[in-house]
Amino acid sequence: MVSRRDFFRGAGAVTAAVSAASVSRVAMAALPEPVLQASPDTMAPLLPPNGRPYNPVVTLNGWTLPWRMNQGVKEFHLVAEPVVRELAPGMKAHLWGYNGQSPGPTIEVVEGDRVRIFVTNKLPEHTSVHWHGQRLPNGMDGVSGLTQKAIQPGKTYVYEFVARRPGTFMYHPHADEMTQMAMGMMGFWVTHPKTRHPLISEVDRDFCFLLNAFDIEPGSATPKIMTMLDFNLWCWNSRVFPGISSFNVRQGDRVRMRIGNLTMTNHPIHVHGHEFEVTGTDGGPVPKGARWPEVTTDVAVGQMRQIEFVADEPGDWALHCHKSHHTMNAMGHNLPTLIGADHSGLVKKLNRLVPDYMVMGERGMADMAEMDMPLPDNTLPMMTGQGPFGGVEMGGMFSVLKVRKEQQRGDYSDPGWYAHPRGEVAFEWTGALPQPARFAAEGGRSMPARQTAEPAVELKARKPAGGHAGH
Ligand SMILES: [Cu+2]
Repeated sequence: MVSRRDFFRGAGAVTAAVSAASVSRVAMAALPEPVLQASPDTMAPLLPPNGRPYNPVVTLNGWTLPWRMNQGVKEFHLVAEPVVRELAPGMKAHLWGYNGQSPGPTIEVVEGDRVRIFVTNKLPEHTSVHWHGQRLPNGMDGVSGLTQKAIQPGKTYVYEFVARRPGTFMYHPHADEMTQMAMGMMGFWVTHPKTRHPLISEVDRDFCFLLNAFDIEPGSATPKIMTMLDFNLWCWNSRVFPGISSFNVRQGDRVRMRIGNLTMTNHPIHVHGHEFEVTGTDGGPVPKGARWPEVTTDVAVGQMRQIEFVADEPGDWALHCHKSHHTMNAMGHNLPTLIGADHSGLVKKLNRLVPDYMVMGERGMADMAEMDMPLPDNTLPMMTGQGPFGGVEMGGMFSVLKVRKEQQRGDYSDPGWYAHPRGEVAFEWTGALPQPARFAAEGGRSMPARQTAEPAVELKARKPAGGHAGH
């Protein structure tokens, strides 16, 4: 084993020999060991073991990549590779990602840090990494063909720059992008401010996640990479409800959520029970005078939004994309609307030909959530999830913000379902119902009708004479 002293002596010697190189050859000679992660659970925040201190983020169903300090440089090692990701219990997808997961691990640094990232390509095709939103030398921007050669399979490239701007960023390939993003290659990046920042508040909980989407046919595991818009699995960090962790916070906490959109459509992200402000984007913090209260904010393609609020209302609050087809899992959706259609008699006829045939949708689609239909292997129900009061009938981009008085500072564990105070849950009315009263102006006109004394005329249809009047 090489001792720490030997390592530094050796490193010093080589550094002296190649000090003219812009990227230190020392680093290349001694790569940091790549750290892998297999679990899709939300990992505890990574408290910085060295370097400048900061309040770490929590990556939803993800983790933060450990680093090593090498002569004042923060060194990370990303490995681009095929991964198996559980989207929710019952379904695993064959994706591409980094260090065992899709999305890759979150990279957290401090403003002013010199950062060196080794990227090893274990994919069957070339790749590159673009550091979305960063101020950096042009040649470190990661656009294959334009600012660098693509990283061929089996090769390792080095990116090195100073994290100049504090804020919310992401990384993704800029090589065969449509394939590589459709396969799940992406990750989060947070640069913490080095001192108190007038526009970046200190928060008690700091969550981050990426919006991503896949098109995986029920019963299969590999995304269809040629899909441009019609994706069928709407994910937060490559997870769908009920596989997405809840956001567990203490009542009164100041909460920040950082959200980046790497899908091909916009997502209006909606929080129940609280108002928030957008305090920053991938372009930087929003000036205080330009913030306004919202309960939904749209995150467009390629955008990032930081929202902040004080979680002062206890309960289990839904938090979801407001596009209703994004809170569903995969299904065939070329179906006619059947609400109100009368199927009586039809099923009996069809059952003579197809014994298992069921009619769905004549009372709405909620029946689907209750039905124990046999699903193809490796497929999730379209609408699912059990809450304390029954089926939640959701999928996709849906989670729960759990605000609890008893939650301890720094405790991110799931507190279970909310215990509602007496009399604070919507309940069934069991008394008598009054007859509906017609609104006085119903059928009224804006212009006074001319009064006529004639009685209402009743029209009578008469059949043409000479027909076969059989009755
Ligand atoms: Cu959406």
